[in-house]
Amino acid sequence: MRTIASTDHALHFPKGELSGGEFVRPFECPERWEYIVRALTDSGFSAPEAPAALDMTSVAKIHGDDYLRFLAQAWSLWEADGFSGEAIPTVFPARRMRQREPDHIDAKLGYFAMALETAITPGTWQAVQSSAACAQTAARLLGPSDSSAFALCRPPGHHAGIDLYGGYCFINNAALAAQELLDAGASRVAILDVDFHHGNGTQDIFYLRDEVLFLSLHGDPQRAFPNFLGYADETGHGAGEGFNANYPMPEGTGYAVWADALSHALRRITHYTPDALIVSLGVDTFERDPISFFKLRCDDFTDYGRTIGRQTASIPTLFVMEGGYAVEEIGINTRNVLSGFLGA
Ligand code: SP5
Ligand code: ZN
Repeated sequence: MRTIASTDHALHFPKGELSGGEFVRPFECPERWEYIVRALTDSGFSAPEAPAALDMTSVAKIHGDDYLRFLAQAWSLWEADGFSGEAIPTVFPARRMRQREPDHIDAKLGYFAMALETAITPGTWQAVQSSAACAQTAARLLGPSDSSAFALCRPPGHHAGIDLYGGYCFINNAALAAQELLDAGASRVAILDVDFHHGNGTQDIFYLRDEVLFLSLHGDPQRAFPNFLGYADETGHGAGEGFNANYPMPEGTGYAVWADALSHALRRITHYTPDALIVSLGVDTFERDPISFFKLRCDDFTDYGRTIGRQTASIPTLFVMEGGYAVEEIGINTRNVLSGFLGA
């Protein structure tokens, strides 16, 4: 299995994240990438390869033009206004207010944000484009010679909606990979999101479409981020009705319950007979993750990687990195999923 990764990830390293009323060092940090690369190379995976330059055509099919323009300009507008800190919104278009993009950058941030733990810095846009390029290049690898691939994306992507950033995400890397595969001739793509958090952005992007089946296993939104999407009654709309499946689970969920949800999701996937599968791979389901509440152990990651490999044996599969904040174990847990999958 080839890994596509970009050293440009290191250009995005915000100093602060608002958490529990304090500014803390962001949980989503550059060391995450380093630990994953080390664990993979130590276990005999091939060295990560750099992506090709990002082709914006498929990006423009999943995100709004206004949103992409905002992301490209956000830092320079913020800097031009003379702010000294990192770009973080303070005002939002809440209920009954106008949903209209304002001129001022302070307000643009709130217009496009779905959460404010995610700061924008001078290197953010470059890192975001290179992260998306990893997903795009890896999606283009899938074919006769590569039945699977790993896009080591950082920053992650699954919280990024059509025109929303937040939850550490800006461009939705997994959705981009799905769009690439559709553009290359696939007629059905399944996205299985195993990150601890609901993949609200991916759901948003494909909610009205039947050529992408989206399934997400995650912490109950009553208690877990992103809190405002991810309930089981969200099943898709219009042509997309029946092509969205959410599996919210309570605090303390361990592997037995989680694995039952996975089996159910995998049965839905095989019934759909997709031309390709994308796994939004977050390892924040780990028992010692600092911001999450599931209880998976290191060996459980190997086991579910194997389960995915067995159930989807003939389907080309792309893993796209999402979350995971127990930095010391993020490499091992990620490696375990991939080696379980390959050994299936
Ligand atoms: C890609 C991804 O995993 N994004 C997650 C973003 C979560 N951001 C806010 C989480 C708030 C969690 N609050 C719990 C704090 C416990 N100390
Ligand atoms: Zn997550």
